[in-house]
Amino acid sequence: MASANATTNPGDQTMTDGMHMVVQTMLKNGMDKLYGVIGIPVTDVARIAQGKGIRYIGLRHESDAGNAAAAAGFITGKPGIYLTVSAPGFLNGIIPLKEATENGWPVIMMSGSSSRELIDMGEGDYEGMDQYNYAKQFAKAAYRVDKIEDIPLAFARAIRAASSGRPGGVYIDLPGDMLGQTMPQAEADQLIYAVNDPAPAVIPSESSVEAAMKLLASAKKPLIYLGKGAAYAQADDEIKQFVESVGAPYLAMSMAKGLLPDDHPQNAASDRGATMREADVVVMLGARLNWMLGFGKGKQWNPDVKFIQVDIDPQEIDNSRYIAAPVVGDIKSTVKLFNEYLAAHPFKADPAWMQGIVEKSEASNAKFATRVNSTEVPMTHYNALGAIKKVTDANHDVYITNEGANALDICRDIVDMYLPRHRLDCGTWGVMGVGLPYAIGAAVTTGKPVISIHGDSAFGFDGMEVETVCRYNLPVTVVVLNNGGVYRGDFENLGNDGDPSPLTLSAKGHYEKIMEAFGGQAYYATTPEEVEKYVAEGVASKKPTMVCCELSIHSGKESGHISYLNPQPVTGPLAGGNEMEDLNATGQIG
Ligand code: ADP
Ligand code: TPW
Repeated sequence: MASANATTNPGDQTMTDGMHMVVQTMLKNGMDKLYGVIGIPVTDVARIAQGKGIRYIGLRHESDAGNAAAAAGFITGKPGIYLTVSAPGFLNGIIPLKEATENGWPVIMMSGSSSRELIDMGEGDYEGMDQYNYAKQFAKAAYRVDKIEDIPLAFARAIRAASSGRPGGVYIDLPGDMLGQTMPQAEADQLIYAVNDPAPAVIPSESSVEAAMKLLASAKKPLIYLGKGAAYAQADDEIKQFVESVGAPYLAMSMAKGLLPDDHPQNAASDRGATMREADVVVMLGARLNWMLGFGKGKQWNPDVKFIQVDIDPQEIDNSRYIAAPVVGDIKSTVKLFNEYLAAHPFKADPAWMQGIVEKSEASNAKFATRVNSTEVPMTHYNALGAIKKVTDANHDVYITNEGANALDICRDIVDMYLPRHRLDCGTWGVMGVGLPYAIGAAVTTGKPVISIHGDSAFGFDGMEVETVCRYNLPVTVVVLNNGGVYRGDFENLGNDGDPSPLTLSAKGHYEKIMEAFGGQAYYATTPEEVEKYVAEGVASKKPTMVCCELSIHSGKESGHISYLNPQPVTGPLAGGNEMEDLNATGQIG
């Protein structure tokens, strides 16, 4: 067991060890929270960290620890950090490292590992594995610290790699024998430093700004697309000024919702499909032309569309199609320059273009409202989420975390966001198992109430973290939308062995009992009124709360809005989903 203080050697020189040095380096760099799962050889890293004033949050699975830290990275713009044990813990922790890299969020994973000489000779060490070489493939960068003196350098490199350019996940390998190495405290103090300007501004060239603004000025039907890179950039005021001065419609990707409030008059979400098909010049601010946007080509887009793409990563330009006006820079600096250019050369979109979208939106919103406000029971995704919308409309500072298929797509469409970086969901990979850990990360980072909205299948990936929510008494209201299956609950077994279908789960299961087991407030809701009442109670009380919502087993469709990505069998069940219907959905595809 390590003491909370550095040790003293026989010569009376104060000594420190690798574990203390890791903690001191974290503190020097302002890292005041650590997520993790402990065990050999890192248990005392967590205990020492806690003893020195770092808030340690112990989760129930390394994947969740990583996702909680990644959420902190997205919300704050500074790398979140998590700790795992060797081999199996390391492997569990790799998924969120890769996810964060895919999402472009800064996070640092520290893992204990075996002594290098035992691994390199293949001697069969306890939980032995060549972790560093595996990690490299899943991380933006990876470092192995072989000697105590290198700990500060490893952190400096990791913080810089995680935060600069397109952010991502960085791995630090901490062999157990290195953690036990010692050195004089006075020498360690000389080595430890805080990284200076870890995410330097990237100023775009004047010519690229001018070319972009000239192209924008040529537009008859301009559109501004906001992605989670724009949310991450913390350029909220600059973006608002740009969007409002141009007067063009804008669309927000899922995690850019709230950058401008969803009820903003220029939000074209309710006429998304037509707006994308008609726009002739599109300004992409921190959004990739990847699968979520049909790679910027095909029938989702005007065939003659021209893109202005602002991205911090030069390699993103032309990733999937020709970009007429690339602007490589960070969004804050770039949009500031756009605004300066527009002040000198004003450009205003034709108001008739925006007005047409507003009129079509009104019609589509009225149609949508009927489903959302319906009192139908058993409930559908629409009226259950409509009830939650009433709570969030009255509490703009609530964070939303969200996972599932229909539970994701329909929530994104229905639940409006009013503040930037307040919605965290399945992200670029569309991955399950992020809802509760993101909720934990958001609650720990901000202290604000969080509503964590899950499909019943999605909840199975991270549900044990309800215990963590209760242990740390976090202001998280967990909502499970139970339609009894992966996607929906009425699929049948195509054989005759009597087993449930591959898509079937427990309809009418009482998921809220897990919250009751750990002392939180637990409710079962069968009507929209009950959903609203219980969710409102959870948010107002700021206490661990869970609301299990009983939905019709017929609510939802296979794969939600992205059914069309399924291969279609020649015979047998069609994956379902009408592509045009998907493309016309009010939210993003995916
Ligand atoms: P979404 O899923 O919302 O469409 P993506 O994750 O696909 O967003 O795209 C985000 C983009 O934003 C990435 O290409 C990333 O390089 C870029 N990005 C991240 N941070 C910044 C920043 N500060 N300035 C400019 N671009 C950024
Ligand atoms: C790590 C595949 C995509 S969506 C989903 C799964 C299993 C769950 C959908 O059902 P749910 O929601 O949550 O009940 P709903 O509202 O549609 O009924 N494993 C991982 N990630 C993904 N994306 C999957 C599997 C999947």
